[in-house]
Amino acid sequence: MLNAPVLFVLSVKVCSDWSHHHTHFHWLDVSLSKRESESSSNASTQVSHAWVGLYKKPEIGVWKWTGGIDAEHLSWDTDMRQPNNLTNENCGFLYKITKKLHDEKCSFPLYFFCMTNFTLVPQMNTWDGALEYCRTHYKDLASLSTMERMNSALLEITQAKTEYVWTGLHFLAGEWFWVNGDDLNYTAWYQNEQPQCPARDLHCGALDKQTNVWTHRNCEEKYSFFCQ
Ligand SMILES: *[C@@H]1O[C@H](CO)[C@@H](O)[C@H](O)[C@H]1NC(C)=O
Ligand SMILES: *[C@@H]1O[C@H](CO)[C@@H](O)[C@H](O)[C@H]1NC(C)=O
Ligand SMILES: *[C@@H]1O[C@H](CO)[C@@H](O)[C@H](O)[C@H]1NC(C)=O
Ligand SMILES: CC(=O)N[C@H]1CO[C@H](CO)[C@@H](O)[C@@H]1O
Repeated sequence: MLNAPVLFVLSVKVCSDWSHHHTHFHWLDVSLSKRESESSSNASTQVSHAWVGLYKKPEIGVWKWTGGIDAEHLSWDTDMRQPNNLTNENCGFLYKITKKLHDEKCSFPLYFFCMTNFTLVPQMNTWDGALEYCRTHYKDLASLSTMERMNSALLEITQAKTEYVWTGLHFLAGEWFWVNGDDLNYTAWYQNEQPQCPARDLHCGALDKQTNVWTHRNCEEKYSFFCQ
């Protein structure tokens, strides 16, 4: 679980409001971990400089990740004399060429990495196989149990190579539920209709890449999946 990639966020607000912004930025297919050693491992596709969720509280001069944890072992671009500590350069971005961090004014317009709480696992698996994989390597199959979590998944599904992506939604004993126990009071079924008596083989929930809504599929079909 410690190796699970953490995606950085510039601003949860901007990122969760992505539908209004997505035409203005490239979604960057990058997984970054907060550990320096891994911090640029998947930045190879980075197309431009991009904010990461790093900011400094000028009063105390400590760098933090959004969410509030202290940022340690940062990979600053020391060859380019970064951070240069100029006044008001209180945000950090990943410099495209060197893949190292620079400080900059937070108002500077840049692309950015968004945070997501899910990992899209590109390998294809049955629903059961996906569940087992997620429980082994992460915590669980993903629960898209709030609109924020759903939006987060929609950000990522654009990267999926399969038409559907498994989620932790399952039908058993007459009911749909999230395998991790989350409440099923937020739903995003096609036309808002929760399948009441799904056919025997359609007991597993997936996100449909085309329509961006939930759908129920045959559990034996093999798709990519979201772990959390
Ligand atoms: C900026 O501050 C950091 C931490 O105090 C320091 O390591 C770094 O050398 C400073 N950068 C410059 C260009 O002075
Ligand atoms: C991701 O998880 C964190 C911690 O559980 C939570 O505060 C945040 O709102 C979540 N973000 C999304 C987009 O679901
Ligand atoms: C869903 O249920 C949880 C826990 O019972 C509650 O905190 C949350 O406000 C509910 N959300 C909606 C959209 O009703
Ligand atoms: C940490 C992480 O997500 N690493 C991935 C980076 O990209 C390569 C190639 O796509 C994957 O194999 C790694 O798992």
